[in-house]
Amino acid sequence: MGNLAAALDHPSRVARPAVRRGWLEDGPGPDDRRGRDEFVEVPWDDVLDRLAAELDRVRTRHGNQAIFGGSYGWASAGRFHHAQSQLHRFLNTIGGFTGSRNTYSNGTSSVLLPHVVGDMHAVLRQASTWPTIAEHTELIVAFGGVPEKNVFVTPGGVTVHGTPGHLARLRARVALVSPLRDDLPSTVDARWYPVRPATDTALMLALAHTLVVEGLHDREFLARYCVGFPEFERYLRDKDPEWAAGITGIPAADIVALAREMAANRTLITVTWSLQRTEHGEQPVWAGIALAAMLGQIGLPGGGFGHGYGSMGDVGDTGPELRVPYLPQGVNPVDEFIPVARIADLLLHPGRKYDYNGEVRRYPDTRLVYWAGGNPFHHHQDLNRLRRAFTRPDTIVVHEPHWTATARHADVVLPATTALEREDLGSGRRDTHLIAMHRIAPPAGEARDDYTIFAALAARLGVAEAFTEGRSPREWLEHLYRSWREEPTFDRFWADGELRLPPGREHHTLFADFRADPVAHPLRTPSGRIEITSATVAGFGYPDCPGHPVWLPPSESGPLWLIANQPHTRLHSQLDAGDVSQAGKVAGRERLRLNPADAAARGITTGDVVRVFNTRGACLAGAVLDDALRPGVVQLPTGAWFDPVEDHPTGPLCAHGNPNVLTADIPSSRLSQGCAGQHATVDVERFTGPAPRVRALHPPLRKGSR
Ligand code: PGD
Repeated sequence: MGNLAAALDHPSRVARPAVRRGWLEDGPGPDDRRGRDEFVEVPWDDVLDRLAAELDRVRTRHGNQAIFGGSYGWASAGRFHHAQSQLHRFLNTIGGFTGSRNTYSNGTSSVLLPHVVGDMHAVLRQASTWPTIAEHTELIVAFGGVPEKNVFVTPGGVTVHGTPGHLARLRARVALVSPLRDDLPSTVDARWYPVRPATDTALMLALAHTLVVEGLHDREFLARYCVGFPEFERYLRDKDPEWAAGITGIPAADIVALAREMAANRTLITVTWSLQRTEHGEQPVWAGIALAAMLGQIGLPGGGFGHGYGSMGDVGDTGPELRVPYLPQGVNPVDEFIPVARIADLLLHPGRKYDYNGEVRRYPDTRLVYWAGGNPFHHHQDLNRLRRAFTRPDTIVVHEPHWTATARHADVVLPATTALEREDLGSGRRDTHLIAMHRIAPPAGEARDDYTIFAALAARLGVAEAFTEGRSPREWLEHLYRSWREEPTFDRFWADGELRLPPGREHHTLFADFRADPVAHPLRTPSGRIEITSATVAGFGYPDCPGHPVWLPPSESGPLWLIANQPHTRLHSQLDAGDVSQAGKVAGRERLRLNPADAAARGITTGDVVRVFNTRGACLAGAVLDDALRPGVVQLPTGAWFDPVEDHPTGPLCAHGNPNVLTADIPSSRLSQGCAGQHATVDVERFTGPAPRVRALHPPLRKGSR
């Protein structure tokens, strides 16, 4: 709430349409002044005329695939005004666009899991529910923990925050496997295994090795419900606890004891999405499933595995699984797409081939980039590389409420309203309620809804009727609601302010049907069973993702491991200018936590401004000493608005503390091409001398208007 209220009329709001001077004066074309040039305010009609003409030029001269409209991002709550849906509907009505597949959240798992258990949707939406876990589970082995900071959100919003209460009611013992002790709330009684970052797979393999050596694995389950265990078993031969202790930092005796405890109890293995947001991120997910299969408890209440408890508010939630109203996006006639995290490669290397899930694909040539409801200069890795990529297109268009770094790197910036300034239907995917989101504030400056902006462009391009179907925003809300529900009437619902949705199942166990009868309820894998070895994946021949879970050491090493995880004072980069987010800053910059021993070795104390650096880039941050981190690990959350300083004597840096200047723009593997932004290796030093001012919260220089 503090963020929402303060950000509403913050100076960082985009007040009027703005066009980069170089684009306005020289026309479209590749330009390395993006992100450095000044902006000129231009009246709405003028900017819409210019933009419609440019869209028409690009599609006519280069084809619609030259428009990249993947536009990844969370935008804000609300089903109708969902910015990405609005953009996709609009681009579809003008002939289509190159899109993107998967997410930065779980893009690695969404490609891997269909090969291993047949269905990503099932694992996430049909996850064993918290009440079942509370009643039956005796031991939770939580790789990545269950971080409470992430459970207050789901895409679209969430009415009831259930997870903290569920966690407080657990009777299970919890083995927390994470470099960060606070990846579980302090209300949970946990044993901490402070594993080295990026080594969970080695720990899982050694646990599996112990089960085999001690004959604790469930041979019957493996034979009946799985394929490919013998190959995996052969691979495990030398993956003993001593081997893993050297890699993970967890003593061999502790690994043996944990394996025995897992076999002796009803055990749930959970793996957070953060673990797959890494180089070789397929491995901890696949190894976790293999380990759970060896325990033979998949499909039993309270046993088996789960993925994403603590990564999002709705995993394990008991709410109804009911599709709430949404805006139809139409059909995209263009079949080009990229795996979402390959945006910089797309722009830098048109025509280049790449591997993806068994295919060899080629990047199309992109002339126009259109973004609404996302902030790639927050969510992408190696932001200095992304800056180079953003010099390449002819035109970049961004709809934004705030002057984010993405807006600053665009040519045309159109001010968008926020959820508080318009009417909408609000609901998450497993939400208990549909909320009537009434407008509570007038639009800031000249901001318009994304819908209104696209309707005006559609009119200029001769497709107004196809885009709007003759409806105003309020008429769309009524139409979407009425096509979904007759009773109560829309007017009743709107006056009541909310509609309670029918409750879902309290108790549910993932893959219980499959366990009961694997022939009648096969998994959607080629074998119908859990694929501990996948012939399909093996057949792709990718060295960075072979046919069964393996230990692949990270390709980087450095003095310190950086964990660049989700912030707890905001959602991603949203509302960084807000009060709660600002109150969490240290020395006006994002807070970097480090272990007191690492800090002492570098002469750093709490409150110091520090420089965090590696060969890709550097940023400033405010130091906080904390023994909740294992030594050798530092943590800097994502989401501080990128604030590049190019001419600093120490080299280019982000003055504000955005960790994505440090992360590598590499895929998790050739299989999934997922985002690997969770980790980087870095060093940290105390920053001396005058620290550059943070400018990211103020609008960029505007010297004139038309
Ligand atoms: P947000 O900050 O939510 O980040 O990346 P994402 O791009 O979703 O950006 C949403 C933007 O939409 C904001 O700038 C907001 O102002 C704008 N917006 C809000 N409402 C509207 C609207 O109605 N209209 C328009 N036009 N704009 C609107 C998140 C992504 O980051 C995700 S999901 C994950 S999981 C990744 N996590 C990591 C990570 O763990 N580590 C690293 N290093 N990097 C990551 N990046 C990824």
